[in-house]
Amino acid sequence: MSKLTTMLATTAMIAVAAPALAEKWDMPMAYSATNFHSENGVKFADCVREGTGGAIDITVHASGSLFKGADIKRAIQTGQVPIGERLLSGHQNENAIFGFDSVPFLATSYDASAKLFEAAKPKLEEILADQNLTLLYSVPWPPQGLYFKKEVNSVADMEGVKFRSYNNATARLAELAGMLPVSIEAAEISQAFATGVADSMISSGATGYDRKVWESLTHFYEVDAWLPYNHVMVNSDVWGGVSDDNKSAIMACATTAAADGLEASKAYTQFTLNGLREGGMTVGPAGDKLVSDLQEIGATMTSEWLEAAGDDGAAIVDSFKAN
Ligand code: PCA
Repeated sequence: MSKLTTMLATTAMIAVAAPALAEKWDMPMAYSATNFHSENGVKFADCVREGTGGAIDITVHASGSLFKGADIKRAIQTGQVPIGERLLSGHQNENAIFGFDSVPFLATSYDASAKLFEAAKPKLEEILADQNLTLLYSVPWPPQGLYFKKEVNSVADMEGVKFRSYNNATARLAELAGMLPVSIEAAEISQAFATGVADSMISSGATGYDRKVWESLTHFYEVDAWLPYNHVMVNSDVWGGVSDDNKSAIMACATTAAADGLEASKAYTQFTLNGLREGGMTVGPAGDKLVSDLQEIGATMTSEWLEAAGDDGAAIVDSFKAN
């Protein structure tokens, strides 16, 4: 064969072989494309494409466009999609350990929440493994504060307010504060606030900023109640079929994504609080009475969580406090 014929033959083989080799992975994510978790997910996908030489080609579907947040975990478990991102505290009904990051006032800073996550990680991975899920990386949201449509100085001021919840802990907090919880995906909150389905929520400055909540709400109180995590998980059967080299490449991208996501989360905190202010909202720390009222509710929720999470939960808290 001439050199040219060999080259053409090789090119033709590559052209035929490449599509068969590239695995397409759809990756549902629940939050807006401009949110830092979603942007980080796209960077992770780029890293995996490059690191696996194009063998694994991840497409991110943001804003709950492929699956809504609440359905993403099941979609990965059952193999409807190979990979996806989910806020695991939304599944505390399945296992209380999933709510380790939403225990009020247990870990209220980035440093504390990183320690709490490290303490919970082995158990979390064990539970996920039993559900056919492999954890790739986890990134915290900024500290959670309270949004209202009026000035609020105590829990008594919250009586009867319609409150948007995003997991079990947020719904429970609403109940204990005498509010009316309604579960609404982040992707749908602008509309929920605009139409009066809800008038308040607990969330980060990031989510309020992403959803332009100043169009409906007026006050954000920095409560720093907890920092919940989003987790990127892969179906364990799919993961088992990935070559060792590609697994290493993906894990390296996951390590980078965890670090970059954390930095973005930190940077986004002040940026988005400023954004809420620019949007016209009153942003500041909660007053003393509101803080002490919330701490009481937090104490109730902490004992409820410890009760539900049993020895495993106690072990996580002990290990967190020892570090
Ligand atoms: N934003 C997400 C979860 C926590 C947060 O800060 C939400 O509000 O749905």
